Amino acid sequence: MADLTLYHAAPSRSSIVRWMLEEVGEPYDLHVLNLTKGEQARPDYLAVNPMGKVPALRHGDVVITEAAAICTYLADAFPGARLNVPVGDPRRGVYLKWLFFSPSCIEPAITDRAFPRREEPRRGTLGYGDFDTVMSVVAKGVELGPYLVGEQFTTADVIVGSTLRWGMMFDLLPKRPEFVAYVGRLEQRPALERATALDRDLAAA
Ligand SMILES: N[C@@H](CCC(=O)N[C@@H](CS)C(=O)NCC(=O)O)C(=O)O
Repeated sequence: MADLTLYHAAPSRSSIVRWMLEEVGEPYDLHVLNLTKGEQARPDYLAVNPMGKVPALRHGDVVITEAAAICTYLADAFPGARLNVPVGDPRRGVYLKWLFFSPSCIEPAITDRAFPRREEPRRGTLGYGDFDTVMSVVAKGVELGPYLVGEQFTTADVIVGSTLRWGMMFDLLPKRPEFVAYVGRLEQRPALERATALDRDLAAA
Protein backbone atom coordinates (compact mmCIF):
# COMPACT_ATOMS: atom_id res chain seq x y z
CA MET A 1 0.00 0.00 0.00
CA ALA A 2 1.42 3.39 -1.02
CA ASP A 3 1.68 6.33 1.37
CA LEU A 4 -0.30 8.45 -1.12
CA THR A 5 -3.92 7.79 -2.11
CA LEU A 6 -5.77 9.88 -4.67
CA TYR A 7 -9.57 9.98 -4.47
CA HIS A 8 -10.25 10.15 -8.13
CA ALA A 9 -12.78 10.12 -10.97
CA ALA A 10 -11.84 10.22 -14.64
CA PRO A 11 -12.21 12.60 -16.32
CA SER A 12 -12.56 15.28 -13.66
CA ARG A 13 -10.52 17.87 -11.81
CA SER A 14 -8.76 15.02 -10.02
CA SER A 15 -7.01 14.34 -13.34
CA ILE A 16 -4.98 17.49 -12.56
CA VAL A 17 -3.64 15.76 -9.45
CA ARG A 18 -3.02 12.54 -11.34
CA TRP A 19 -0.82 14.47 -13.76
CA MET A 20 0.98 16.03 -10.78
CA LEU A 21 1.51 12.62 -9.17
CA GLU A 22 2.97 11.31 -12.42
CA GLU A 23 5.34 14.31 -12.45
CA VAL A 24 6.36 13.66 -8.83
CA GLY A 25 7.07 10.00 -9.58
CA GLU A 26 6.17 8.61 -6.13
CA PRO A 27 3.98 5.48 -5.94
CA TYR A 28 0.31 6.18 -5.27
CA ASP A 29 -2.93 4.26 -4.89
CA LEU A 30 -6.23 5.26 -6.43
CA HIS A 31 -9.58 5.26 -4.70
CA VAL A 32 -11.95 5.63 -7.65
CA LEU A 33 -15.38 7.20 -7.14
CA ASN A 34 -18.28 6.93 -9.54
CA LEU A 35 -19.68 10.48 -9.64
CA THR A 36 -22.68 9.43 -11.71
CA LYS A 37 -23.70 7.01 -8.97
CA GLY A 38 -23.26 9.76 -6.38
CA GLU A 39 -20.46 8.00 -4.48
CA GLN A 40 -18.96 11.42 -3.66
CA ALA A 41 -22.02 12.19 -1.51
CA ARG A 42 -21.85 9.03 0.62
CA PRO A 43 -20.97 9.41 4.30
CA ASP A 44 -17.67 7.50 4.05
CA TYR A 45 -16.41 9.92 1.38
CA LEU A 46 -17.89 13.01 3.05
CA ALA A 47 -15.68 12.08 6.01
CA VAL A 48 -12.72 12.55 3.64
CA ASN A 49 -13.98 15.66 1.82
CA PRO A 50 -17.09 17.27 3.31
CA MET A 51 -17.49 19.18 0.02
CA GLY A 52 -18.41 15.90 -1.65
CA LYS A 53 -16.01 16.56 -4.49
CA VAL A 54 -12.90 15.05 -6.03
CA PRO A 55 -9.98 15.35 -5.84
CA ALA A 56 -8.80 14.59 -2.34
CA LEU A 57 -5.40 13.22 -1.44
CA ARG A 58 -4.39 11.21 1.59
CA HIS A 59 -0.72 11.32 2.49
CA GLY A 60 -0.13 9.19 5.57
CA ASP A 61 -2.51 10.68 8.15
CA VAL A 62 -3.00 13.97 6.30
CA VAL A 63 -5.91 14.67 3.94
CA ILE A 64 -5.69 17.57 1.51
CA THR A 65 -8.51 18.80 -0.73
CA GLU A 66 -8.70 21.38 -3.56
CA ALA A 67 -6.68 20.52 -6.67
CA ALA A 68 -4.35 23.53 -6.50
CA ALA A 69 -3.66 23.05 -2.78
CA ILE A 70 -2.97 19.34 -3.28
CA CYS A 71 -0.51 20.00 -6.10
CA THR A 72 1.23 22.76 -4.14
CA TYR A 73 1.48 20.41 -1.16
CA LEU A 74 2.98 17.63 -3.29
CA ALA A 75 5.56 19.96 -4.80
CA ASP A 76 6.70 20.98 -1.30
CA ALA A 77 6.51 17.45 0.16
CA PHE A 78 8.69 16.03 -2.64
CA PRO A 79 11.18 18.81 -3.45
CA GLY A 80 13.41 16.34 -5.29
CA ALA A 81 10.96 16.55 -8.21
CA ARG A 82 11.83 20.27 -8.57
CA LEU A 83 8.24 21.31 -9.17
CA ASN A 84 8.11 24.15 -6.64
CA VAL A 85 9.89 27.46 -6.28
CA PRO A 86 11.26 27.43 -2.73
CA VAL A 87 10.86 30.19 -0.13
CA GLY A 88 13.62 32.75 -0.63
CA ASP A 89 13.75 32.39 -4.41
CA PRO A 90 12.64 35.69 -6.01
CA ARG A 91 10.58 33.78 -8.62
CA ARG A 92 8.31 32.48 -5.85
CA GLY A 93 5.97 35.48 -6.09
CA VAL A 94 5.17 34.76 -9.73
CA TYR A 95 4.85 31.05 -8.94
CA LEU A 96 2.30 31.71 -6.17
CA LYS A 97 0.41 34.25 -8.27
CA TRP A 98 -0.27 31.65 -10.97
CA LEU A 99 -1.16 28.93 -8.47
CA PHE A 100 -3.89 31.19 -7.06
CA PHE A 101 -4.87 32.87 -10.33
CA SER A 102 -6.13 29.67 -11.91
CA PRO A 103 -8.75 28.66 -9.29
CA SER A 104 -9.65 32.23 -8.30
CA CYS A 105 -9.72 33.96 -11.70
CA ILE A 106 -9.40 31.68 -14.74
CA GLU A 107 -11.83 29.01 -13.63
CA PRO A 108 -14.59 31.37 -12.39
CA ALA A 109 -14.23 33.46 -15.57
CA ILE A 110 -14.78 30.31 -17.65
CA THR A 111 -17.69 28.94 -15.62
CA ASP A 112 -19.48 32.30 -15.42
CA ARG A 113 -19.31 32.51 -19.19
CA ALA A 114 -20.53 28.92 -19.61
CA PHE A 115 -23.39 29.44 -17.13
CA PRO A 116 -24.32 33.12 -17.40
CA ARG A 117 -25.96 34.87 -14.46
CA ARG A 118 -29.39 36.35 -14.87
CA GLU A 119 -28.02 39.78 -14.04
CA GLU A 120 -24.54 40.90 -15.07
CA PRO A 121 -22.65 41.66 -11.83
CA ARG A 122 -20.56 44.81 -11.55
CA ARG A 123 -16.94 44.19 -12.62
CA GLY A 124 -15.62 45.48 -9.31
CA THR A 125 -17.51 42.83 -7.35
CA LEU A 126 -15.97 39.93 -9.28
CA GLY A 127 -12.56 38.75 -8.08
CA TYR A 128 -11.58 38.05 -11.67
CA GLY A 129 -12.87 41.34 -13.10
CA ASP A 130 -13.92 40.27 -16.57
CA PHE A 131 -13.33 37.36 -18.94
CA ASP A 132 -11.36 39.25 -21.61
CA THR A 133 -8.91 40.77 -19.14
CA VAL A 134 -8.27 37.36 -17.56
CA MET A 135 -7.60 35.86 -21.00
CA SER A 136 -5.18 38.66 -21.92
CA VAL A 137 -3.30 38.36 -18.62
CA VAL A 138 -2.92 34.60 -19.10
CA ALA A 139 -1.88 35.00 -22.74
CA LYS A 140 0.86 37.42 -21.68
CA GLY A 141 1.92 35.04 -18.89
CA VAL A 142 2.42 32.09 -21.23
CA GLU A 143 3.60 33.81 -24.41
CA LEU A 144 7.32 34.00 -23.60
CA GLY A 145 7.62 30.62 -21.97
CA PRO A 146 8.54 28.01 -22.12
CA TYR A 147 6.82 27.98 -18.69
CA LEU A 148 5.09 30.42 -16.36
CA VAL A 149 8.16 31.16 -14.24
CA GLY A 150 10.57 30.92 -17.17
CA GLU A 151 12.80 27.95 -17.92
CA GLN A 152 11.62 25.78 -15.01
CA PHE A 153 8.44 23.71 -15.34
CA THR A 154 6.54 23.99 -12.02
CA THR A 155 3.28 23.07 -10.34
CA ALA A 156 1.90 26.39 -11.57
CA ASP A 157 2.05 24.93 -15.10
CA VAL A 158 0.15 21.84 -13.97
CA ILE A 159 -2.61 24.03 -12.54
CA VAL A 160 -2.87 26.76 -15.18
CA GLY A 161 -2.07 24.33 -18.01
CA SER A 162 -4.81 21.90 -16.94
CA THR A 163 -7.38 24.69 -16.88
CA LEU A 164 -6.39 26.01 -20.32
CA ARG A 165 -6.28 22.50 -21.77
CA TRP A 166 -9.71 21.64 -20.40
CA GLY A 167 -11.16 25.02 -21.41
CA MET A 168 -9.99 24.70 -25.01
CA MET A 169 -11.04 21.04 -25.21
CA PHE A 170 -14.64 22.03 -24.45
CA ASP A 171 -14.56 25.28 -26.47
CA LEU A 172 -14.98 27.36 -23.33
CA LEU A 173 -11.85 29.37 -24.06
CA PRO A 174 -10.68 31.13 -27.19
CA LYS A 175 -7.95 29.13 -28.94
CA ARG A 176 -5.47 32.00 -28.75
CA PRO A 177 -2.14 31.14 -30.39
CA GLU A 178 -0.34 31.71 -27.06
CA PHE A 179 -2.61 29.16 -25.33
CA VAL A 180 -2.29 26.61 -28.13
CA ALA A 181 1.51 26.86 -28.17
CA TYR A 182 1.78 26.65 -24.38
CA VAL A 183 -0.56 23.66 -24.04
CA GLY A 184 1.26 22.02 -26.95
CA ARG A 185 4.53 22.31 -24.97
CA LEU A 186 2.90 20.81 -21.89
CA GLU A 187 1.45 17.93 -23.89
CA GLN A 188 4.99 16.84 -24.77
CA ARG A 189 5.59 15.94 -21.13
CA PRO A 190 5.75 12.18 -20.58
CA ALA A 191 3.96 12.52 -17.20
CA LEU A 192 0.96 14.22 -18.82
CA GLU A 193 0.91 11.62 -21.60
CA ARG A 194 0.94 8.83 -18.99
CA ALA A 195 -1.78 10.44 -16.83
CA THR A 196 -3.98 11.04 -19.88
CA ALA A 197 -3.61 7.45 -21.12
CA LEU A 198 -4.27 6.00 -17.65
CA ASP A 199 -7.40 8.15 -17.24
CA ARG A 200 -8.61 7.22 -20.72
CA ASP A 201 -8.37 3.53 -19.78
CA LEU A 202 -10.06 4.16 -16.45
CA ALA A 203 -12.93 6.07 -18.06
CA ALA A 204 -13.42 3.29 -20.62
CA ALA A 205 -13.37 0.47 -18.01
N1 LIG B 1 -12.66 23.51 -6.13
C1 LIG B 1 -12.52 22.08 -6.31
C2 LIG B 1 -13.52 21.66 -7.36
C3 LIG B 1 -13.68 20.16 -7.39
C4 LIG B 1 -14.87 19.74 -8.25
O1 LIG B 1 -15.76 20.55 -8.57
N2 LIG B 1 -14.89 18.46 -8.63
C5 LIG B 1 -16.00 17.93 -9.40
C6 LIG B 1 -15.45 17.04 -10.51
S1 LIG B 1 -14.61 17.98 -11.76
C7 LIG B 1 -16.86 17.04 -8.50
O2 LIG B 1 -16.35 16.35 -7.64
N3 LIG B 1 -18.16 17.02 -8.77
C8 LIG B 1 -19.07 16.12 -8.11
C9 LIG B 1 -20.16 16.85 -7.38
O3 LIG B 1 -20.05 18.06 -7.14
O4 LIG B 1 -21.12 16.18 -7.04
C10 LIG B 1 -11.09 21.73 -6.71
O5 LIG B 1 -10.46 22.52 -7.44
O6 LIG B 1 -10.57 20.67 -6.33
